[in-house]
Amino acid sequence: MVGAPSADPNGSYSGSSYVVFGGDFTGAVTALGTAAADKLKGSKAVDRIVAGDGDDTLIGRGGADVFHGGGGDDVIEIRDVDFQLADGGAGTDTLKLDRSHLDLNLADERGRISDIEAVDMTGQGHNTLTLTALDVLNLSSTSNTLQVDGNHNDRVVGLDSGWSDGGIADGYHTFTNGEAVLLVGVQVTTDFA
Ligand SMILES: [Ca+2]
Ligand SMILES: [Ca+2]
Repeated sequence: MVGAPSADPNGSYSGSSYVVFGGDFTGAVTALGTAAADKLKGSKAVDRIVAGDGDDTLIGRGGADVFHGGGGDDVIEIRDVDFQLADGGAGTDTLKLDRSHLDLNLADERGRISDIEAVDMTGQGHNTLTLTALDVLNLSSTSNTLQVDGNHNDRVVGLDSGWSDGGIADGYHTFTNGEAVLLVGVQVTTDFA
């Protein structure tokens, strides 16, 4: 009997797959907003929410949801990190963690978040945002600054080195790394290398 201890191809879980969601989303929309401000709620199933213009609130309620905020300053609320796409569109858009003990690792979400300018992880406590400077730069096509709101149980973990502390002003602690700028609410714990 010949042993091949490294031949097991199933060493890592491979059950995850994601539908790549292109521009032609109209056929699959589960909640469609108007040009005004809308509050659009999803279900625990897969929701595809297209909010249109206006300052909209998109509430996913968990699952492999797809969010298109469109124009206006939108808030996209997630209960887990299983969403397929959170696209804020134009405006200053916020991704809101509406739960506790969520770990939103932007390095794991690459390609699934676009045009988000703020993360509100206040939720119900103990949420974590993990990122690199590259993730901050890529999160929005119009801004290199990410605003992070939260309370004292929440924390930001920087995976890369080189962050410099710009001090506190107007309730936010500024950290910069090259062109990337983080504005972190003063109650949020930070852990930069
Ligand atoms: Ca709308
Ligand atoms: Ca928007």
